[in-house]
Amino acid sequence: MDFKTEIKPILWGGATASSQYEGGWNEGGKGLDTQECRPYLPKTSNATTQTRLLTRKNIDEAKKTKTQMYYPFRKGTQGYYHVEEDINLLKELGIDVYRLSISWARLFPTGVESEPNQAGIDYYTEVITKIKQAGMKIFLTMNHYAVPIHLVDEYGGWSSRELIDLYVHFANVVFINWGNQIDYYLPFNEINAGYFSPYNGLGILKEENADYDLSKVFQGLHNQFVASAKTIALGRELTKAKSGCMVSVFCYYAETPNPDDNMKLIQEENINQWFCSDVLMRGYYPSYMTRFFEENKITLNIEPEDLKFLENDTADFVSFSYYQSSVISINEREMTAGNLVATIKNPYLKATEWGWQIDPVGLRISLNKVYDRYQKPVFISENGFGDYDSLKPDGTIEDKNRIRYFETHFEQIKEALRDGVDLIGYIMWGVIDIVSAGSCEMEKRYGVIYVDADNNGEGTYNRYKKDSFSWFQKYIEKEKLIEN
Ligand code: BGP
Repeated sequence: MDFKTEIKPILWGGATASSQYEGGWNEGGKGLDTQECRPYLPKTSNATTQTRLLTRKNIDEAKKTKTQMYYPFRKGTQGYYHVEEDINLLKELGIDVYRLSISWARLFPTGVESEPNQAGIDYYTEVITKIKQAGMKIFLTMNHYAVPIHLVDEYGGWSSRELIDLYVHFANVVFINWGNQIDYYLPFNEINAGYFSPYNGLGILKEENADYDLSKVFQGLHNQFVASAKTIALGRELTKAKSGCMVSVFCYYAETPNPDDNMKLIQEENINQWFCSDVLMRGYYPSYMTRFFEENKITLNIEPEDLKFLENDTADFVSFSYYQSSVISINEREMTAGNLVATIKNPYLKATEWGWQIDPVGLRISLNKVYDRYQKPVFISENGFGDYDSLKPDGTIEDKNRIRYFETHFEQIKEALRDGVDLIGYIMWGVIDIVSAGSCEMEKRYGVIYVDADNNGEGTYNRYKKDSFSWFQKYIEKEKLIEN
């Protein structure tokens, strides 16, 4: 028997997220959400860490009509006012699939209304119709970090079980209105983020003088697991779209062959990365969590019907965000930043301006490990290169480092396909510049399309094609030629 590895064609896409992109925070009856209460803080004060420290006092400050703080997610990059122009740019770029998210508070301003806000329905109907008319598939993130702030005030966010049915009601409205136009969907973005950033992932506020209560955090994750499974059950009745789950993947390396480094790697990878996707792809709580819950004195309220939903409604595909790899050691070491969590510096890798370590081979490793674990189709739902880009007087933007990042990562995607990974597609994060979720900075840019705005929300918000726009456009064209 002869063997021939094949590189099958995949979908190429780009992504935004409502709270980082739309703006229009108080337009068309939209309610206030958690992301719009996160203030811009200078880079030195590390907004990622600060977000984990948000308390009731910060939220009350954000609700004041007159406040000294600037809240970048209220403007995003004004996608709400550039619908036609942006979708035409994506069509010109030639992507096969566009990943976008729905703002829960634009459909349900407080999250508890029985009927949706019609202006919100009209807005997303216009957006989704235009995307389909442009010939792109839709990869929908139903909820991307932004929870109506009323649900934080009233219920304490996802720590309360009430959010399950409120969320499923929201999902039902999404399926009824747009279910036949969605090709792929995720109930939640990076569902494991709730463990690292309970405010971003779960809408849970920190107590003034106490650390997060881990029982509350893992109760929040459990409630999201159930909401995800119930949403998938509903989706299977109402739409032909493929259901997915999504985690942030950290691609851990042990610092040395010391067995203790490698045992710690297994433990960190289980809790930080595999736990959530194991529940949503396999349909049950993995046994390694029993020891973690016992040792951390975590108790959960799990109803018998919950476990049935988890078992019966696992996702059709597994997706993940990948930005950098991480290093694990039992010894204290010099740290650097990363997506959601800091990591030990890796002497073999260069880093971005934000300290995220650039590792194309890590993407191939992650693809192999995720596919090997679940043997289900895989989607790269986020990958990209955050950098400072500058608009030149002639309206051009040179971003060769981003092009180099894509070249090296796309090479590794091809290797992973030859390794036998069943990959559906690749979605570039922040295809149009958006406000950074971790750092709240406008100037941490990911896009192949530049938006003229700064960290204080000043600028024309005009769009410009970066050098990477034509590079990516040609790359996709070449891929299509190979395919046909
Ligand atoms: C992920 C989020 C995205 C995006 C990405 C990049 O956690 O899903 O919303 O923001 O991180 O991170 P950042 O924007 O902090 O550079």
